[in-house]
Parts: sequence; C-alpha cells; structure tokens
Amino acid sequence: MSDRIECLDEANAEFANLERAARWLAAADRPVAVVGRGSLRAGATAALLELCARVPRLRVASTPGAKGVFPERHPQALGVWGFSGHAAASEAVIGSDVLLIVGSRLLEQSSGDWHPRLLGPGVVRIDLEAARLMTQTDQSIALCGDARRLLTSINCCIAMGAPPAALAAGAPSGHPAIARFARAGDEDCLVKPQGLFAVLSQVAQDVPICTDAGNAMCWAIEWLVRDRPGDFQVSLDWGTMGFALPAAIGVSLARGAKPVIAVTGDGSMAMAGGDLHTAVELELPLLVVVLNDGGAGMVREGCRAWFGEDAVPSPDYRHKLNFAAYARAFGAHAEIVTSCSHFEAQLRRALERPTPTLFDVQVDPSEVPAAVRQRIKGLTPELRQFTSRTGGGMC
Ligand SMILES: Cc1ncc(C[n+]2csc(CCOP(=O)(O)OP(=O)(O)O)c2C)c(N)n1
Ligand SMILES: [Mg+2]
Repeated sequence: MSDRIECLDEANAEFANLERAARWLAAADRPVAVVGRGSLRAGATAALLELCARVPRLRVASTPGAKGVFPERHPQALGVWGFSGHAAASEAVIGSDVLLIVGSRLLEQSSGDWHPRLLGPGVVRIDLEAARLMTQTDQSIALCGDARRLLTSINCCIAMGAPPAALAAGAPSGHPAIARFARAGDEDCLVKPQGLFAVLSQVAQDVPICTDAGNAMCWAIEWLVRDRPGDFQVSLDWGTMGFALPAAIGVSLARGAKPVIAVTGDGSMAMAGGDLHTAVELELPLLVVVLNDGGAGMVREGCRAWFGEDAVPSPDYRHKLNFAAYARAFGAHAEIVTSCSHFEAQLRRALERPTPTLFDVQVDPSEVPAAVRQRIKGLTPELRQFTSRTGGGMC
C-alpha cells in the first residue's frame, strides 16, 4: 500500500514539474533548448519539432555530438552550442530567460566550457540519469526520464494551456553557417575546407557523415549542415584519430550497405587508412574524403604558439602523402581534388558508385578553424602563466 502511495506521490510531483516547465516555456521571451545525444537516443526529434510549433519563440541548439537531432535548416535552429559551435547559438543560450537542456551530459565540449548560465535561473533539465540532475530549486526544474516521453508530456501541457505566444519579429533565422556558404570559395588550387563542407551539406544532404579528430571535426561541427538524427558521427569524448573510416564502415553495414562518407585528415588516414581494404573487400559504397594539408593541422598552430617556428617534432610532414595512389593500390577509385567545383562534380558521381571512392583533397593549410584559434589563445606567451597546459597539443 505504501509503495502505491509513493508511486502516486512521484507521479504527482512529475506532473507538477511538467506543468511548471510548460508554463515557463510558453511564457518565456527568449526560450532556448540545448539538445544532446540523449535526445538522439530517445528519438525525440518529432517531440522537439512539435514543441517548436507550440512555442514559436523557442530556438534550438544542439551539442556538437547531437548535430542533426534537430534539423539545422529549420527556421528555429541555432546550430551548435559548445565546442566549435556557432556564436549565435552561444549568445542565445547565454542570453536565454528559460533554458531547456535535453539529454546532455554537459561535458567540456557540450557546456561552453562549463558556462555558469547552465546553473540557472530558469533552467529546465531533462535527463535519464537522476545523478546528473541538479537539486531542484524554485529557479530550476529537474525532470528524470526518457526525453521523448517527457517532451511529449510538456507538449500536452502546453496544448491544454494558453495558445502559443506570437512569433517575435525577426527572431528565428536558421543555421548561421548556411548564410556563409556562398562566400567560401577556392584560391590558388587549394580547397577551402569551409567550401568543401558547404558542398557536402548540399550534395550529400541525406548521406551519413563520420568525421575524424583533428581539423575535420572542427570544420564539420561548424560548417556541415545536418537535418536528420544519426547522420553525424564524431568521437568527441576520446577525440581519437582514425575513428572516421572504421565508423563509416560500421554505419554503412548497419544501414544495409548504403553510402556513407568518412571525412578524415592526412595524419588520421596515415594511422588508420588500412581499413580501406575492408571497405574494398566488402564492396561498400564508402566515400573517404581526406583533408590533405601536409601535416597535423590541428596541432600546427598550437605548436607554433607554444614552441615557436622550430617546434620539434614539426607538425608539418616532410613528404606530402599521395592518398589517391594509396587508395588505388587497394583497388578503390580515387580522385585528387583541387577545387570545390571539381569536388562537387566527382562527389555526385561517387554517390552513384557501388564501391569505395577516395578524395585526396588538397586543402589550404593556412585556414584554421575558429575553435582551434580559440584554444590557442590559452597557449600564447601572455597567457601561459595562467594555464595549466604543459604542451602545444590540442587534445
Ligand atoms: C590516436 C590519437 N593520437 C593523437 C591525437 C592528438 N591529435 C589530435 S588532432 C591531431 C592531428 C591530426 O592530423 P590530421 O589527421 O592530419 O588532421 P588535421 O588536423 O591536419 O586536419 C593529433 C596528433 C589524437 N587525437 N588521437
Ligand atoms: Mg592534416
């Protein structure tokens, strides 16, 4: 009997919290949702879209690893909050009056370096793990359980309440990277990575993409637009070089040998490229895009900031690798790419090919992702005394 009363008490408490969360969201002036990989696992996309329709002022940012769980071309999408994310998302999260956090562990990469805004006021946090939720106060609401179920319940509460608030003029504008695509071109036969990701966003809209540690990961989080949950895979916690190619083989097999794209660096490909042999043997329609910048790009600027021009070991390779020749030796089709227009044409063809294709893309090494530049600030001589970092590495 007491068990049943406890159960009823818990259900009543949850309902009161759901109702309060719904009231906060519906009445907010600047509501923002941060959606993490928990929403992906819960299959919460439809519930999030419904919430957006019911709360037209709501803007939605995803964490880097959950890119695509909320369609980035949606007018209420903010892009990515956290590591290598978008300034507009960061401003919106920090300036929000109600912040809904759905299924995120809020680690370094997904918390904006543990930004104090996440501690309240006006925070509604949904998580499957009770231990991750903060103690509830009158400034915050903690909801423990499946993200899809709880969001659906919030939607019901909003539906039972007042009609949705009017759309704030000019507020939602969609993913910030889309507006910049047109400006990212090529120069001097070297491909701008931003332009490359613009092409991937447009031509490979429905093709899953796995990205490696290194600059590929940063460019992708910032510049790739994803609209479907599960179409973006990245090893963020471990940041392991060599993740993308085997991950892409796994995703392709899991989806019935469908095309999948692995975006990797020349260093990562030198480490784990042998897996291309598996893709050739399995006759998978895999596309491997190697950002060939002649070195360990992600650590290049950091090394310079820390050790100067004569860093040992040098992040630049003495011998630029020829991955087209390497791929052909395995029996894959290969292209050397020196412009975005060439890449676009060849990408369309490769998507029709039933077997692996490798693109050896000659990227401009002088392009440094914003996230890397940001981190290097902590390595500059003036700031060295305040940092606990002991080397020039980025990861
Ligand atoms: C297994 C492993 N070793 C080392 C690192 C540290 N690390 C991160 S990025 C990077 C350089 C990656 O070079 P590349 O694959 O060419 O990518 P780029 O940044 O040049 O695009 C290194 C050494 C790591 N993350 N994982
Ligand atoms: Mg490289």
